[in-house]
Amino acid sequence: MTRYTGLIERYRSRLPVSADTRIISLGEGNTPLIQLQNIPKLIGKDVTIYVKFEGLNPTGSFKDRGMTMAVTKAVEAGSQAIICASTGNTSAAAAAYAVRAGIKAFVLIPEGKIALGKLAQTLMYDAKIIQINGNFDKGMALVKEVAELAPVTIVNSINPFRIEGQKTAAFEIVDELGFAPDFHCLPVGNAGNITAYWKGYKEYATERVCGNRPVMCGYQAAGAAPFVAGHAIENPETLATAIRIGNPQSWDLAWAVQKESGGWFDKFSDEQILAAQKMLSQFEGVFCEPASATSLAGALHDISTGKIPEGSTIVCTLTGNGIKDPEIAMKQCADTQPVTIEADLDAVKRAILDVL
Ligand code: AN7
Repeated sequence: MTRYTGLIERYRSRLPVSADTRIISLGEGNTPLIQLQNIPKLIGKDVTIYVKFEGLNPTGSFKDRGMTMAVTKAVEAGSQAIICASTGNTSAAAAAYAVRAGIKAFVLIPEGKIALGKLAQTLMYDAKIIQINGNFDKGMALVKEVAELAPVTIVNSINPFRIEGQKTAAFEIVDELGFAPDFHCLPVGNAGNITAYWKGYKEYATERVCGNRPVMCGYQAAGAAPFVAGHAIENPETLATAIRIGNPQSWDLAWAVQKESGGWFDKFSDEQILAAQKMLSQFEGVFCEPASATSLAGALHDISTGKIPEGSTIVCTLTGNGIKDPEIAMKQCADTQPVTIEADLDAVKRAILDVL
């Protein structure tokens, strides 16, 4: 038994590192692929659905896969500081890996529009947080401009090393199943992740590690769905703040994924997204953040219409942990608040018998 020390070590031969590279890792990757047991029965369809629970990465999202690679390469190149714009998860990951590397992280976030847990962890990791009166897209534009003037490495997914790290999620799925799924469903914001998964599946298929490649399904929030509109959205809005993005950075790459894989983009309302989030928690014991549940909302919709046919094997990526957004979780459960009773045995007994 060798100790698991992160995805760069595991997939070293498929990643741009040399024997001398100092690896910056927090043991990311190797996340569970959980087969849904109750939801397929509930919808009465003969489908096999797995969720790749990326919320179990060290900072609670899939961003850690990209960040271990991006920060490793930034340090290798001698960079002393990294910078990103973020809807929350990238900033948390950048901050953590920067600490690990002993360099500085600057993060630009839209004021008031990132989930509480993400803000808390980014503060704890001691990043320099710059809040802007503007959305992610504005922040991203500013980051690109400032990186021309200041000695900082951009670690958003326009950094190609981010995609390299994130493609390992596809490797893990194939290594575990022995084949690629028929359909792979993802929430789409900047579209870095859908691009990364496709790259991973393609590399494995080319090398005949697997014989098939999945159809890639990219799902967006209705108020922030540029891939469905066919153009950038000026003022994106959604409660799923992680994907509150109107001007995706991997625009062309994601359209190539759609075409090459025979996939599609679609959009779902905040109500549908929140319903999927609650369903996963209540019926499967898997608590993901709202944006992540967009993948399941889309899969369930496309299964119901037959676009994803019965007999299919489907993987939905759950990109982030539900604990990141406690405020939405509490709102989701407004009708099921805890009961408060006297601290005596009879009262506890009554409270239990009330439910049973
Ligand atoms: C939970 O943190 O863009 O399509 O700045 O946090 O690869 O952008 C987050 C994106 C999906 C979308 N789910 O992924 C950021 C940021 C969660 C996310 C996405 C994000 P991409």
